[in-house]
Amino acid sequence: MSHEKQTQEFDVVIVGAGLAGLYQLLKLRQLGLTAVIIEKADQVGGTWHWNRYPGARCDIPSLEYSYQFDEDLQQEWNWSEKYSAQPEILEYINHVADKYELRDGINFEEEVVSAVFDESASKWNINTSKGQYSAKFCIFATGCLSVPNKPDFQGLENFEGQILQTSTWPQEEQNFSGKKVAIIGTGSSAIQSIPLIADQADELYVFQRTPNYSIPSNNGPMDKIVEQEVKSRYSDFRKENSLNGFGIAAISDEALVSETDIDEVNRQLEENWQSAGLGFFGGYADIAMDKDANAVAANFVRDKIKEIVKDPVTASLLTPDYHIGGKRLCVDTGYFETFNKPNVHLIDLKQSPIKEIAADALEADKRYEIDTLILATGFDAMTGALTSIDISGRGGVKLKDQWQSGAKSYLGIGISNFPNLFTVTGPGSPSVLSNMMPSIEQHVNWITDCIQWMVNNDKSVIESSQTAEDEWMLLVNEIADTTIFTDTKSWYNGSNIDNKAKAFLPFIGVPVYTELLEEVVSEDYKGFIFDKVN
Ligand code: NA7
Repeated sequence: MSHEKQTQEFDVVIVGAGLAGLYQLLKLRQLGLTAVIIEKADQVGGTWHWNRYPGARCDIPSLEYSYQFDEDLQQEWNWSEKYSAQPEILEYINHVADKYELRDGINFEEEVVSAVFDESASKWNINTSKGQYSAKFCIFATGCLSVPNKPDFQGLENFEGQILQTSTWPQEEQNFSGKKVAIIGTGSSAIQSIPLIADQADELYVFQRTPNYSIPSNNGPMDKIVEQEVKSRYSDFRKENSLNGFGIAAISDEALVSETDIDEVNRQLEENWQSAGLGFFGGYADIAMDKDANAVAANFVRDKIKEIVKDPVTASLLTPDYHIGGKRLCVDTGYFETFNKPNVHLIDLKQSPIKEIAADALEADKRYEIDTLILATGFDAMTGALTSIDISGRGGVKLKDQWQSGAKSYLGIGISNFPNLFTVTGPGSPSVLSNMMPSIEQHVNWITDCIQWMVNNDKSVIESSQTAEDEWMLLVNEIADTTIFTDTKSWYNGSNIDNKAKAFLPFIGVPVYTELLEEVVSEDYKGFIFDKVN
């Protein structure tokens, strides 16, 4: 008797049951196609399932960080805060899974190990931890920040206390009362969690390699008047936001710092500091483009840090010296203020890197005895989820090898040599430099329309041409070179991961991107090759 598991056949296999995968499943079902989601976790939610650390919340207002495909859904759901916390976002995602009856299309606790394109059958063979699938199309809805970066600290395996990582936080609530806690990293995850951990822990040691700019969220309960106003014209609100460079609601950026009186600039920045969060650049078009304008905004925040943090040495260590926005801007609730607490200690890893982790201590400039070690060390961003799966395309070419010297994709959706494979918010699309929700919906709609077009036009295989892909990545970089984003070490350009190709990956500018995406469709998917004959 054979023990071989049967191959399950679908029109489409989707990888990941986060916000992208769920909507993709719904859209494909509406097209009448058979589709399944394969999901590693035991539940839906993607990033909002994994990142359960204290203080985890979205830094885009919830009225914007939500689906817009169904007016009924956007009217019926009520957010309790301006920026909702992780549990509420997860609840929303669960509501969506229930409302559209998506759960029976998801195979949980199953991990995709490999995906191999069979050229003779024009099908993807997908191997998972539990079985095999065959599908005409394979859609990776694997997220931009889903593969944790776990640096190889010497002696980490010898640590006998509790080790936590922000990006794979346990489902049970953690209590740090009576504990000495160390946290490594000062990115967004650390900046959100540090104030809450500091409230509980006896001692909190913050190990910082690079300081970050952070803007107060001014979060609070949802303003019912604002909510009502937005809900009364939701589709117009979404349209307006889509015209912003980052796809968010912000003061229109028509003025230039370079042409505005400095007192007026500082007044506007103060207003933004008080209310705009991630939209802190709002009002000025040149902060993200021009070094001098950027310096004005950077100095504004540097002065704020000096003002808030009482100890001048700590304040100076917390002050970034690079372009504001070069690393993703953070949004916080009481982050800098936390360093005024007597139980919070900042350790500068630039001066004294981590030497070793012992059974009960972390050694850097000196020995810190600790009970809990928290890694807030980020992600293998934008490409990690794709390169960690063994994906083989035409001629057996491996995606990991093809991207060895830098990821290349056409529109952030298609990859040459990988036919009938789509990525949602892949490298080369606005993705992490935009509000992810509309960007996800834009891609899912585009991919679904493309598949529908193929059915209507009797096409079975789509693949982006290498030329289109090369030209696209050139454009991504040409645009980025006109901004301040490229000369700072960040996960936008792979600098946070050892041995990763240093290439800037997000497309900057939502409205231009949208125009180009529509142009491709109106010209019968130019740049893609259909039914390629070898
Ligand atoms: P980030 O923003 O990548 O932050 C990771 C932090 O960890 C950052 O401060 C890093 O310092 C630090 N890090 C990484 N590796 C090391 C080593 N080896 N030693 C010391 N410190 C290290 O990730 P987050 O999870 O905070 O946020 C990611 C995004 O999620 C966020 O922007 C939102 O979009 C949501 P570095 O700056 O590299 O010197």
